[in-house]
Amino acid sequence: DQSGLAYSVGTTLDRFIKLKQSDFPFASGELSQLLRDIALASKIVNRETNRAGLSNIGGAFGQTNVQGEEQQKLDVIANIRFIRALSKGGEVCAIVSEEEDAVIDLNNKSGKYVVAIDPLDGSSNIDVNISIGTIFSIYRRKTPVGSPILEEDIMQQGTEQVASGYVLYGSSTMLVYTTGFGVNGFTYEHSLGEFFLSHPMIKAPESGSIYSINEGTQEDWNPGIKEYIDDCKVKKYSARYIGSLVADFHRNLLKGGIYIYPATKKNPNGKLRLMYEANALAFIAEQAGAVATDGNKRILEIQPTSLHQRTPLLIGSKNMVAEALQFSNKTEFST
Ligand code: P6P
Repeated sequence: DQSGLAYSVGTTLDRFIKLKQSDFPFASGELSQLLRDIALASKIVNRETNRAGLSNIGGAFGQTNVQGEEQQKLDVIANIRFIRALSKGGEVCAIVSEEEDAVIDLNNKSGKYVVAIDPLDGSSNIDVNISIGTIFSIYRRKTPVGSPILEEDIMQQGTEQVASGYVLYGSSTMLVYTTGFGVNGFTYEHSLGEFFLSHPMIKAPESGSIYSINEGTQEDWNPGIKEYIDDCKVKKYSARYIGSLVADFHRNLLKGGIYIYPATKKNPNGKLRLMYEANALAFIAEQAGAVATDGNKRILEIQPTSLHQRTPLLIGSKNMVAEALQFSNKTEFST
């Protein structure tokens, strides 16, 4: 079984993708190529992210772009990089991006895949050097050819994802993704420009003692959430909230924990986006033995009705989410 070789130490992402292609009996390599295109774009964004602070120093470091233009915001740059890589890669027919109001139709009639992406989430953290991330979901188009149809090809619910993942630009840069056969993490080695398998078959601890929520919005929470968080404090759990979803999610995935962004007065449907944040992380969570809900149903079973719709999100160790929902049984989580 070739795919067994995939997990040997030192496997590069390219080799892993190739070896795991056998998971897809009818694979003709398009999804593999699409994953490589995403990895390539993430290497470019990683480089831009690492030198973001320098770009304002101007000519002294040769960091201003040759046109001397105003340095664009990193999330704008990341959006351009991912769109360009996916467009050039030839496997994608449409992109839903956090940075774009409308669907981007790549006019690629033979592209089999639709990608929903948050090119750089938490970009407000960039200026203060806090970890940030890219989050992506991959769907196969439902209509056979021609321009993608919004309702059929784009607005698919999370259970239809063929792959999803995130890139965490942190103390190290990691790519973590699933194609429905488990979750694998790759760490970027800058000197070689390669991602190496570092976290094979990630399994989320079923319980944990870390909770991530913005306590500053406490007065807005549903009573059930308030009671759950109070219970976490009685149990002396640790409060860890980085303010960057990918960083909080990744830590909780590895160590056990729960991340909650509930409905609040300011964000009555929650703040996080269903199509390119919640769904992607929910697929990863479930593949790692964790869970993701809006307080009433599985995130993956929410039928999207608009591209940028928001959803309340409770995601992490299954016993912690279950505990949180027990409190909600006393009071409904509003969605
Ligand atoms: P708040 C960043 O803006 C983000 O989308 C997530 O990465 C993060 O978890 C959340 O919003 C932080 O939101 O309202 O707590 O500042």
